[in-house]
Amino acid sequence: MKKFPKHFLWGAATSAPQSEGHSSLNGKSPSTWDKWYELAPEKFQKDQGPEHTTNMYELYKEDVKRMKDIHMNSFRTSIAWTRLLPDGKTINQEAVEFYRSYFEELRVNGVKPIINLFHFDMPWWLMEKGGWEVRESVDAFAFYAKTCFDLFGDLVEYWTTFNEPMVHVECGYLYGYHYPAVNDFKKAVQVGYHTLMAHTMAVKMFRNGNYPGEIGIILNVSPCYPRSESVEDRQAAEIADLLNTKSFLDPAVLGTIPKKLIDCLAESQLLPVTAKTDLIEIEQNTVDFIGMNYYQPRRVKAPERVNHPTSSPEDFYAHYDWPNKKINPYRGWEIYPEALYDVAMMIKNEYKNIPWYVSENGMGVADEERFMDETGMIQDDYRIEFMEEHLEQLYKGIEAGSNCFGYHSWTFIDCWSWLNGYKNRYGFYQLDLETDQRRLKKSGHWFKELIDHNGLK
Ligand code: BGP
Repeated sequence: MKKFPKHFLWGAATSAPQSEGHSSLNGKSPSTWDKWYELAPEKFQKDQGPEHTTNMYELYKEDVKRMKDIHMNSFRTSIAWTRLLPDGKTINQEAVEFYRSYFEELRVNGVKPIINLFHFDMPWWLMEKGGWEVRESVDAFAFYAKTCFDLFGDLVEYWTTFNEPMVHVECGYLYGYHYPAVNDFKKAVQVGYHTLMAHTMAVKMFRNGNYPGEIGIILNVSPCYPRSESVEDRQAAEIADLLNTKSFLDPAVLGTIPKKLIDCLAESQLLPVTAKTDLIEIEQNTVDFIGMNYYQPRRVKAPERVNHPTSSPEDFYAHYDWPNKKINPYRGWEIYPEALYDVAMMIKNEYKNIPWYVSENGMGVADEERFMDETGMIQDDYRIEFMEEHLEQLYKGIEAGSNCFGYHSWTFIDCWSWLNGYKNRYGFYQLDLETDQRRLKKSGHWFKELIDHNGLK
C-alpha cells in the first residue's frame, strides 16, 4: 500500500462561473464571460455560453450529498465577484444567503470548503474601466476580498485569492483566447503586475483582520524542460520558468520578485508601472500555502528569431515539440506524470517546503458516452490510469519529504469550460445537458476506494 499522510485532503475543484449557472439571475451582474458570449457567441464551442453550466446554484445540496457518497473530504469552488458585489460596492443579500448555505452544507457533511476569490471572471463594470490594466482594480479586489472574509470567514478554513493568474494574463493579453483578446506584451506585464498586487493586498486584508484559517494562491505549474543541455536551450527554459511560474510563485511564497525576471523585462522595456510601497507589501504579505494545478509540462528550446523590440514571450523561448511525448488527443496536452515529482521537489527545495496541495489534475475526454456500459456507467479507465500515474509520482515526492497535504481532481461533475463548452469532460460524475442529471462514472468509484484506503494499492 502507498499510504498518503494522515488527514490528507482528497477532493475536487470547480469554479463559480463553471458550475453555478444562473449567470444573469438572482442579482448577479455580468462578467466578461457573460458579455463576451452576448457579443460574440460564435467564439464559443457549439454556442454553449456561461448562463446554464452545471446548475449547482439550485442543486448544491444534492451535489454535496454526491461528494459525501464518494467520501470526498474537501472541495474547492469560487465566489463570483459579480454575484456578491454586482456593482463592486453593494452587497447582494441573496448571494450572501446562497454562499453561506452552500458552505455550511459542505461543512456539516464533512467536506472542507476551499474558497477561491477569482477564477477568470472579471466583472464587466470593472472591465469597462480597463480591468487589470488599471490600478483601481487592485483596490476593488482588496475590498471584495475583505467583504468575503467578513461575510464567510467563520465558515472557511482555506482561502485562495486567484486561480491561475497567468491564464487571464496570457489568454487575455497575448494569445487571444479570453476577453479582451488583445496581443500586447507590455499590457500583459502590467495586467500580471496588478493581479499580483491585488493578490498581495487581499492577503494583507486577511492578516489585518485576524480572520481564522489560512490563505494561499493557486498557480498553474508547467515545469520547463529544455530540448537539450545546450546553454541556449537551458537559458530559454530558465526564462520560461521565470515568466510563467516564478513571476507569481516567488512573490507569493518568498516575498520577492526574481531579479533576473526584472532585468529581463527591463532590457526589453517591459517593466510595469508600480507604486512606491509595493515591494514592501509583497515582502510582508506572503501566503500560508500554495495550490498547484498540474496538467502538462512545458518543453522549450532557444528562440528561432528574436524581435527587437521584444513583442512576445516567444522572443525569449520557443515551444519544443518533443517527439517522444504521450498526448491526450482530445485536449492536445502532453501527459507526463513525472513532472509532479519535480514540482514536489521544487517546492521542497526552493520554496521553504511550504505546505502545498495539488489543486487541479485531470484528463478531459470528448464523447465519453462511447464508454458507457449496459448499466449506464461510463467506464473511464483512462482517467483512473491518468490519476494513478500522477499519484504515484506525488507519493514519491511526499516520501522524499515534500509537504503536500492534498490532491484535488479537476473536476467533480462535468462542467462548462470557457471557449470549449462541454466538449471535453473531466468529472467523476457525468452531466446530462438536457436534464441536469448526474451519474457516477467508474473513476468516481475508484476515487472513493482510494480515499477509503488513503492511498494507492
Ligand atoms: C484549468 C482551469 C479550469 C479548467 C481546467 C481544464 O486551467 O483552472 O478552469 O477549465 O483548466 O481545462 P479546460 O477546461 O480548458 O479543458
